[in-house]
Amino acid sequence: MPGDSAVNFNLLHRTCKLVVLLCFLHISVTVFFYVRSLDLRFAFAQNQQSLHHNVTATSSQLTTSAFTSRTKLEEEQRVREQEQEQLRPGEPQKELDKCPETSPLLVGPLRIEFNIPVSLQQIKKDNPQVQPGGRFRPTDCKALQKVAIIIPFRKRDEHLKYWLYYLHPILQRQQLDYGVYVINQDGDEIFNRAKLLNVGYTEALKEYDYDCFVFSDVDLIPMDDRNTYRCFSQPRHLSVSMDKFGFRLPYNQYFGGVSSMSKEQYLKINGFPNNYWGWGGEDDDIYNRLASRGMSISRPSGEVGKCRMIRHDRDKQNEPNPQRFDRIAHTRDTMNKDGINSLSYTVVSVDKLDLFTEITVDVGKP
Ligand code: UDH
Ligand code: NGS
Repeated sequence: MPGDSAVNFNLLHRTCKLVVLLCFLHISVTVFFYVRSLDLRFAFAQNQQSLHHNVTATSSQLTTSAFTSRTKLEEEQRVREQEQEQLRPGEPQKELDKCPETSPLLVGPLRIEFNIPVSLQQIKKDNPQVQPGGRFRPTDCKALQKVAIIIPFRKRDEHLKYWLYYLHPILQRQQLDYGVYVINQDGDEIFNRAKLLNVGYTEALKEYDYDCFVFSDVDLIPMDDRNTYRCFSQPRHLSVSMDKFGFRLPYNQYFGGVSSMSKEQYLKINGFPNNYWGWGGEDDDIYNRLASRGMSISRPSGEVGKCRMIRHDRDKQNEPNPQRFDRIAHTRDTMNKDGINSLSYTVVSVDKLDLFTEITVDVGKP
């Protein structure tokens, strides 16, 4: 019937329109979500970049001004190179955080004895981080001071072995940027401790920009690693409670054994006297110099400042100096002409050995 076919056509027409509408809706929704997913992917990619940038900055502890995309291998190579650079003493150190005032590596009281066998090979093996010439600096923080350790020396090889055996681990735990200089008096003339110390100061500075100097006898070993071998606002006396003096000072002005001075403090007193030949008095002269320039002596406590001396006989050519009392009575008059400003010597050899730098010098004779 004609009326029925018109109704059927109408129904078909409406159904088709609905299908087309649904298709359009479906396509619109698909396009909407597709475009949104593109946005998200872009944002994700950006986040990944800034995250990578942060990781780079933290792991190397460097501040990078702009992010440059690197492959993982390039990044690893860069970190490796940086670590190697940190280990090279004498070269500028990359930006690191400062080491703390008190090293967290310290252990306190130490057992010190001199009846155990020690060899240079074993000491070297035990201290793999010590570089040729006896140089070390921490790799994970920037040391607070650059310390040259100066040892006056002649024919005390057995004592030096013990010194290196005990001191290298201690100095590393103290997180110091340090170098060990053994100043060996050439020949068999009368010994001159203070002049050798002046030579050590001068020669160490030729090698590195040290700001602190520790002057140590070869036979003195600290019994506590909290006795830090560094400089303080006043000149420091470190060997304050020696076993041979019953763990106390022999007298209040005693400044012998181990002491430290900043470059500034040392220069203020024109360094040390050059004319104390033989044993005794040069440490008292140094004390007089410091006092005359208005400085006082800083010291660790008796407990922290405990140290042991390796027992020995008097050395040949280091007899008590008969002129010492007269000289220390005139320090104020002589100190401006006799000191670092009048130092003269001849370097015989400089050897960068595994655990120390040995500088052999001709210091002349009285
Ligand atoms: N030193 C040497 N070789 C010498 C003389 C002195 O290396 O021939 C150095 C060494 O670093 C020594 C420092 O200079 O630690 C001071 O010298 P010293 O140890 O002779 O002085 P100290 O006051 O002893 O410690 C003095 C002699 C004590 C004799 C005791 C006898 N029982
Ligand atoms: C003093 C000496 C110092 C010496 C100190 C400790 O008498 O040089 O003894 O000596 N002063 C004079 O002689 C003027 S020690 O017991 O360590 O041999 O450092």
